[in-house]
Amino acid sequence: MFDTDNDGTFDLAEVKRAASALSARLDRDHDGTLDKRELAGRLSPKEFAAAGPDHNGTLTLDEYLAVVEQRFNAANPDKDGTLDAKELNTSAGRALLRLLR
Ligand SMILES: [Ca+2]
Ligand SMILES: [Ca+2]
Ligand SMILES: [Ca+2]
Repeated sequence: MFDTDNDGTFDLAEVKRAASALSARLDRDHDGTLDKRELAGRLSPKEFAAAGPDHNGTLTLDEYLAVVEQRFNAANPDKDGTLDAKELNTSAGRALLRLLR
């Protein structure tokens, strides 16, 4: 679904593209940022607070993508630049997928 080059794995560019597309849909009030309500079920309040270094109650797309990148790296312990099906099936991989759909 996110594997746009059909090589059977997700790389960071594919994951970020999926996250960008999703964030546009999540931004229900179309103010260009994501607030806690818009991210409900994807980030816990604690994760949300850690993700917004300026603590203004919203995440910009860049701040959201930084969380996505952190989770990508957490899910990719072999640091080969891609996530395979096995890596996506770990708890870190599933935490990443929650941010993409
Ligand atoms: Ca791919
Ligand atoms: Ca918003
Ligand atoms: Ca990997």
